[in-house]
Amino acid sequence: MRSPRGAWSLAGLLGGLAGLATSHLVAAVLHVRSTPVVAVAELAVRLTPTGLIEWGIEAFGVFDKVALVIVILVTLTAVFAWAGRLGRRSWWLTAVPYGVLAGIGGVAVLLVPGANASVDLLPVLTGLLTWLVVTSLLCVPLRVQDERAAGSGRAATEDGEEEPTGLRGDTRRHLLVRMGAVGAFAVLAGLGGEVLARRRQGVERARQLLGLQVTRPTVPAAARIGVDGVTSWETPNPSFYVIHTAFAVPTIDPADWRLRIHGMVDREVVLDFDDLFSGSLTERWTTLNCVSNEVGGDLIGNAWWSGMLTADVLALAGVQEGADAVLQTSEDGWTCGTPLEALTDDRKAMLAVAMNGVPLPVEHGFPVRTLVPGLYGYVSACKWVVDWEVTRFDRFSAYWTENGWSEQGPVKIGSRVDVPRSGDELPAGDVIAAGMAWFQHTGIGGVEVSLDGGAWTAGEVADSRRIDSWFQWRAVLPDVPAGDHVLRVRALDPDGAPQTGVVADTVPDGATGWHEVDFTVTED
Ligand SMILES: Nc1nc2c(c(=O)[nH]1)N[C@H]1C(S)=C(S)[C@@H](COP(=O)(O)O)O[C@H]1N2
Ligand SMILES: [Mo]
Repeated sequence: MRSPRGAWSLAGLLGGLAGLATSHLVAAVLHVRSTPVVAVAELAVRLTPTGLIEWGIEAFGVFDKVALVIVILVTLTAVFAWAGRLGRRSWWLTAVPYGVLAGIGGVAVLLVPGANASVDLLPVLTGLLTWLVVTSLLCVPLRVQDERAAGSGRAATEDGEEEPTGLRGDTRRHLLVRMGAVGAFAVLAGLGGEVLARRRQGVERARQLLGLQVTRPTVPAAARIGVDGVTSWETPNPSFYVIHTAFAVPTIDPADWRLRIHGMVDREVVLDFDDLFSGSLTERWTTLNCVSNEVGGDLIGNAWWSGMLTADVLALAGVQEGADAVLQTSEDGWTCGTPLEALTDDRKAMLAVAMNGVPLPVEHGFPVRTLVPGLYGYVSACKWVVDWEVTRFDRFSAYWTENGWSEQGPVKIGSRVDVPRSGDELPAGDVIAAGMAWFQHTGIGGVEVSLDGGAWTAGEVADSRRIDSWFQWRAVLPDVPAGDHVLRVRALDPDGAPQTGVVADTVPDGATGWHEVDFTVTED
């Protein structure tokens, strides 16, 4: 007796649904904006001629994403069942439709604006893997029965009769157990994904409804150097670099947020979100950079932050004699050790609630993060911060210090060439160079450039008073001859001492060395 086609179809269908469930779960955990199915729907809309969409609206009344997602799901169901039936002929044939579907999903996901290949493809890959594993798992009992039928049933087929199909008792039992397990797994994964996705949506809604009394940023006109192609002085939230160890971004409703301040304090204090607004908010431009930023790298950004001064927060608890550090812990368990001095001196370190005039984006620490001018993020800028222990550096080690990074992380002076870009071809004549320079909370005394290893000449720096932010600079290189060139930049500190050219790795406390670009000037 051979296994019936329906059983094979069901195996393919269940495998397919399990894959959709796991990809949904992974998309929710990773906070990927578009799940593969939604991405395919969006792509389909973009590829469909407008005329057809209009016809669809007329014919069906709606032609929105929901309708499209339903069409896609129905198509998927048919393909899943077909993939299962292909399994009857050979194991690897089932992989073909699944592979094609995953290919379509992968392309769609990558075409979503702002897609990030290394993360956004994971849901698709998880789905594909689930399809293959689960479907082959479900096909095993069917295949065993067919092999037995092929071995013993030759006589029956020889007299020309159609081979009977049906499920033998033991096959049925094996199949039911496996299908039950797969079904339960798929439901759990799917529900888990849905719960997570809804929690995220809930927090995102809470974030959007939060009417914070913060000011919108206005960029000081003097901060702009006025060269096309130089990095914008202010960094919009969507382009601000994101670094964290959390696999799933914490989702904290502001109403549930608490910061516990304990350790070497006169009295333990627990702050809630409203407490941060008991006085007036501090608002200022500050540049944040990552200790892992390579020379010339882009793990740096400048934003308008609003929050409560950490000095005022600590004053509520009363810091005791002998303490020199605050061990900050985030909701996801990440820790950093911040010098008490940087949190209490006049540099205006804050518990930030807003970034560029809007509540912190979830991936930047919503609802509350710490921000300390002049320190790298890994020793100061705790996102989703929930716990402060006032303590001493000799009593703990924090996340990155346990991984070989330095206990203290004051930012190093740095600079970068943005214009020209490496590989640019420019016409003969004067070349205008421009870029960024920074030394947060110390400020810079100028920048110098050197063409082809020649003498250092001064460039011009825009508005150098705002020392917690980076600066745009420009320099004119007169009459650069045709040929290949190397341009270097270095910043000067306020005393005129130049940034070191000694090359150092980012580990343990930040990269050093001069940034350089290669460009070519063509004959005219
Ligand atoms: N909870 C948490 N906060 C964190 C980190 C982290 O891994 N987890 N990384 C830190 C590091 S190394 C940097 S450079 C900054 C980056 O902040 P951003 O993602 O808002 O740019 O956050 C800091 N705060
Ligand atoms: Mo960092």
